[in-house]
Amino acid sequence: MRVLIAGGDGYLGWPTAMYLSRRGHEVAVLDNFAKRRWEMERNVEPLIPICTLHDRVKAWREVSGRTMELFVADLRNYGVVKEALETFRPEAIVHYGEQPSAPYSMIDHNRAVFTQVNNLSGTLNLLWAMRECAPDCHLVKLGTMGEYGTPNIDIEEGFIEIEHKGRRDTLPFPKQPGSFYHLSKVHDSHNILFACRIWKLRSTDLNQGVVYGIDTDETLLDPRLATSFHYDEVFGTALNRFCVQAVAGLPLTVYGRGGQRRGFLNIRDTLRCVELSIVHPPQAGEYRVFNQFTETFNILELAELVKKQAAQLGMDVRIQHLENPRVEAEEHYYNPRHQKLIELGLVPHLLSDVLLTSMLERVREHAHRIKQDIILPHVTWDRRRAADARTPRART
Ligand code: USQ
Repeated sequence: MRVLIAGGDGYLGWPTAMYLSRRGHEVAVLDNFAKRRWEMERNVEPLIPICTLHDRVKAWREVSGRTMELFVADLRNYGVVKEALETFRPEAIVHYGEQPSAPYSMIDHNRAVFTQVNNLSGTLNLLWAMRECAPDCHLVKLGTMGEYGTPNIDIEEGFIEIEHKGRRDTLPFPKQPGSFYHLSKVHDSHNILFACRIWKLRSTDLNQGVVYGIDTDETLLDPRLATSFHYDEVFGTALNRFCVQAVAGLPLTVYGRGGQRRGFLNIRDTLRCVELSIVHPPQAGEYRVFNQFTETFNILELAELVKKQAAQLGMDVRIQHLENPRVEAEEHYYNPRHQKLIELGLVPHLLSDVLLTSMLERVREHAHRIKQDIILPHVTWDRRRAADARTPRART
């Protein structure tokens, strides 16, 4: 199948491109290198050095013998999006090409507006370009479990059957996102659902949980194929950050009480979920939602797992409860369904001692590159605390 990966230079986009290419799909990557600019803006960098996308594509050809077309293009520019679709004629588009960080979207007015304009206009341009030049193409869109928030009822996969005043209907599941970033994904979902309903496009919205992991089978083939692994307060996610903190000898930064429960998945499962979605496309006009995670943990449980495993490797790790920089429930009910990808054949890589050990060991190989001053959180959701947010305070 001909698959275009938007955001093909990113943490998930690049490994997805290689994974699909290796399985015989004809893959093109599209990126505007925005993430690399945001890294410069924040003065952060991935733990493991990465090559330019041009060099990655070249290295992939040398290692695998397979070519990948490369589009340097900004999704906000409708002309170049259309041109990419006309030239490559994708049968599926995997859309990772968005600003992916909740803290980034909460830094200030500019970043909040940027996140929503960037994410919404990119997705809208893709939808319009599909309508114009590739109406049969399948849009596989990376959404987030954070669209639902943490309601006090079970979370369904996209839709809920409800009875109201004696009548029944199946409607989009209520959304209660926790940041302007998560909100951008909600707005995207509404736009995609609309485009499927009105124009008979087809799409799978992958409401993904928090991804962890450094390596995939393909990144391990050659150091030039590594993916960008972040651990800073803005682009790093919980478990990835905890592994780096453990290796650096810093306390694990649990925000607040740590009872925040989330869905997690290994980076290898992200790739498999995308593949399963592509090879089992929806009907024309169908908009479907898969909840893409494999297990749930609360943040304190995760920190304790990392602490225990790090101790096996001789690291003395402490857990520190920081005053929560976010506004979120720290104890709550959380029971989201995640059956649809399992039904399609997903066999999860669950978090295990072996897996955690291999992550810690891999981080340790690059310990000399850890920048300690980019780890503590400074971005805060609460405007009353924003003024003195430069100094994070310990809570206990
Ligand atoms: N957290 C800590 N300590 C840390 C970092 C995070 O306690 O050092 C807590 C946060 O307060 C939050 C939870 O861990 O309760 C998850 O935070 P995160 O930074 O790991 O993930 P999040 O901001 O939710 O966003 C990430 C990705 C995003 C994706 C989302 C899926 O950056 O692109 O959409 O995970 S989900 O969380 O299911 O919405």
